[in-house]
Formats: sequence, C-alpha cells, structure tokens
Amino acid sequence: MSTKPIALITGVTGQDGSYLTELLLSKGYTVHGIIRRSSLFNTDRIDHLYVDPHQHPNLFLHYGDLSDAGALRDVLEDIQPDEIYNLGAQSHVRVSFDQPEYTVDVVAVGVIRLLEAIRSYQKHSGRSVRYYQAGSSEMFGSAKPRQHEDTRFQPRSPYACAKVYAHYQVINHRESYGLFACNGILFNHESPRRGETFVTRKITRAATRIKLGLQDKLFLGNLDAKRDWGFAGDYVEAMWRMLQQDAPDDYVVATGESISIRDFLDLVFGRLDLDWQRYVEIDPRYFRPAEVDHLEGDPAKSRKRLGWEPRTDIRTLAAMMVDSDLRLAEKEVVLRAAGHGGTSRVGF
Ligand code: NDP
Ligand code: GDR
Repeated sequence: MSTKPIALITGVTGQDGSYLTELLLSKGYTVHGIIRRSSLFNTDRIDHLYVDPHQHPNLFLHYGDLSDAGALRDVLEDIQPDEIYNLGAQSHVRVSFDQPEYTVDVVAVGVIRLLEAIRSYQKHSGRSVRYYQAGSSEMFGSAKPRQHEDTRFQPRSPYACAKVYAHYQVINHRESYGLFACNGILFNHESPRRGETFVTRKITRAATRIKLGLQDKLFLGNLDAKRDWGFAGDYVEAMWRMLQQDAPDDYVVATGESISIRDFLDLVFGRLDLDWQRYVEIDPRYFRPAEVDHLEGDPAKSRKRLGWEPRTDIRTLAAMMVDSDLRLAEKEVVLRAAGHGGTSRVGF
C-alpha cells in the first residue's frame, strides 16, 4: 500500500493550482485536481505535469465544480485525501460586479459545500483531513495599510464579500467540529502564468507586444491603486506550511511592500526601454464601482510561525514576467510571418 500523502486541489488549472501541484509533486505527494468541463482545453498550466494514465502517474484529474455538492462528496470518497487546498474561484474582482450571484455561489457557497462534504466524509470514514482556504487581501478592502490578521475586514466587491463569508465559515467549522482548517489571507501574487486579464499580466503582455510591433496601445483603468505584489511560486509554499503546523490558524502572506500601477508600468516598460506614457490610455470601462486603494500586508506572523519568507521582490517579478512574455510575443511574430494570425483577446 502506498504511504504517499494524498492532496486534493480545487482550482488546479489556475495560476496557484499549477505552482502548488509542482510543489506537492516535488514533495512526493499524489495530487488529485478538480477540473471544470470546458469546450476548450483548460489544462495549459498543468499539461507539463500530466503523465499518461497508463504509465505511473502521480497527478490525477477529476471533473467537478464547487457548485456541485454531490461531485465534491464523490471525489472525496474516491480519493480519500489527507490535505485539501480550496483554490477554485471566480477570482476576478471586476467581473464579480457583473456576475455577483454566480461569484457568491462559487466563492462563498462553494466553501460550505466543500466543508460539509469534508465533515460528512470525516464522520463516517474516521479519517481526518487538513483544509486550506484561499482567502484574499481583498477582504481588507478599504482598511488602512498595513493590514494584518487582526485588521477588520471592509470588503468592497461581491468577490471580497464572498471571501469574507468563506473565511468565517472556515473558522466556524474549525471551532464547531474541530476541523484542521486554515485561512491563508494572501496578498496579490503574480507570475508568468497569471491570467491575462489581471493588471500585471495585462501590462507585461501588452508592453512586450508593443515592443515587437504587434500592438499600439494599452487601455487601463485606475493607475493610482497600490498593491503588495509577490510571486505565486513563493506563496504556494506558505499554503503548504500552514497545513504542516501542529494546530490550524489563519495567516497573512505578503511581501510587506506596495507600489502603484504607475510604478509597475515604469518597471515593465523601463525594462523594454519604452516610455509607457506614449502607449497607455485610460478606458473608464476598467474602473470598478468601488475601488480598493491600497493593500500592503504585514507578514510578521507567517515569518515567525511558518518560517516563511518571500524570496522574489517586485523588480525581479516584473523582469520574470516581461522576459517570459517577450518569448511569447517573439513566437507570435514567427507565427504571423507564417500566416497564422495574431491574438486579440477580450476581457477586463
Ligand atoms: P485563477 O483565476 O488563476 O484560477 C482559479 C481556478 O478556479 C481555475 O482553476 C478555475 O478553473 C477554477 N474555478 C473557477 N470556477 C470554479 C468552479 N465553479 N468550480 C471549481 N473550480 C473553479 O486564480 P489564482 O490561481 O490566481 O487564485 C487561486 C485562489 O486564490 C482563488 O481562490 C483566488 O480567489 C485566491 N486568491 C488569489 C490571489 C492572487 O493574487 N492570485 C490572492 C488572494 C487570493 P478554470 O481554469 O476552468 O477557469
Ligand atoms: P485585484 O487584481 O483586483 O487586486 O485582485 P487586478 O490585477 O485585477 O487589479 C489590481 C488593480 O489594478 C487596477 N487596474 C486594472 N485591473 C485590471 N484587471 N485591468 C485593468 O485594465 C486595470 N487598470 C487598473 C484595478 O482597478 C485594481 O486596483 C487580484 C485577484 O487575483 C483576486 O482574486 C485576489 O483575491 C486579489 O488580487 C488579492
């Protein structure tokens, strides 16, 4: 019988899911991920980790959805996980204003569906599970920086309100049923795998395409917001560490430094020897009905209790994303020259 620890990840196809899968596989885990059925392939970020099921795989994928309680229960019964990382979400703040009810269903109700599935599974199997909840600095909303574990939540979007519900529901399951459940309160974290509609990746994609003559303009919303941006690869390590502690708790994960969108534009366009002011235009459609002006986290508790340190500063992160997107843009140039068209994308 295998003694490898078994992890289940919701949101395995997302940015964080892919880095966490890499980390857990490197630690000898068997990893199971829940994926959504899509009309197009949606596993790009984890394709490099997937091994043909006829060989000796240690990554398995299951169809499911946080809106489907029965499927969640079935997966738990089938795989009997030791650790569950709930990363699945409609994670775009601006989109949550357009799809508030759907966002709440996945981000808030999805959590109680999963927690109840775990409670029932633990009860009848006699096994115990450790649970990680992907909480967000967005929960702090308009609270003054630097925000820490005891800062009062002042959420400013349907997404943030849903994450606040999830946060307290996790604490409620911990206190009511003794579930080993942790809330990570993660500040923004980015990478070359970041979704292209989040502002950092939108900027690095556009700047590199502008550099190679594939694009003329970049349309953005509010440039004054400040964020504490770290590297996703560093942050998934903190998730794992939370579940290895003797007791469950809640932790802020952040770098402790913040810069504005303008400053990020300077870093990115500067690396490409371009002046962003010549290319960036403001489009009010990217404004949000309510904005979160300044997030900057205090990671002291994670440092002290988890021994966790952010290893990547914002300059290094921006360079990593620019260099990766430059390679993508170069490929696009080659494809276009061969008559294969370009990539105009829709989204916020
Ligand atoms: P992504 O948007 O990159 O990934 C989200 C994942 O959730 C994808 O795998 C997506 O699947 C999946 N998903 C979406 N809807 C559902 C659903 N109904 N049921 C099951 N899965 C679903 O997010 P990140 O990787 O950046 O973030 C991971 C988690 O951390 C999210 O919960 C996010 O809210 C939270 N978070 C992120 C931060 C960040 O800065 N990145 C900061 C703080 C919190 P598909 O690929 O099919 O769309
Ligand atoms: P955020 O990330 O809302 O912090 O949520 P995002 O990159 O979307 O926005 C950051 C800031 O940039 C401003 N902005 C723009 N944002 C987008 N997306 N597109 C634009 O064109 C644009 N122009 C300016 C925004 O107004 C905002 O102030 C992310 C997500 O990953 C959440 O899931 C996660 O919980 C939080 O980070 C922490």
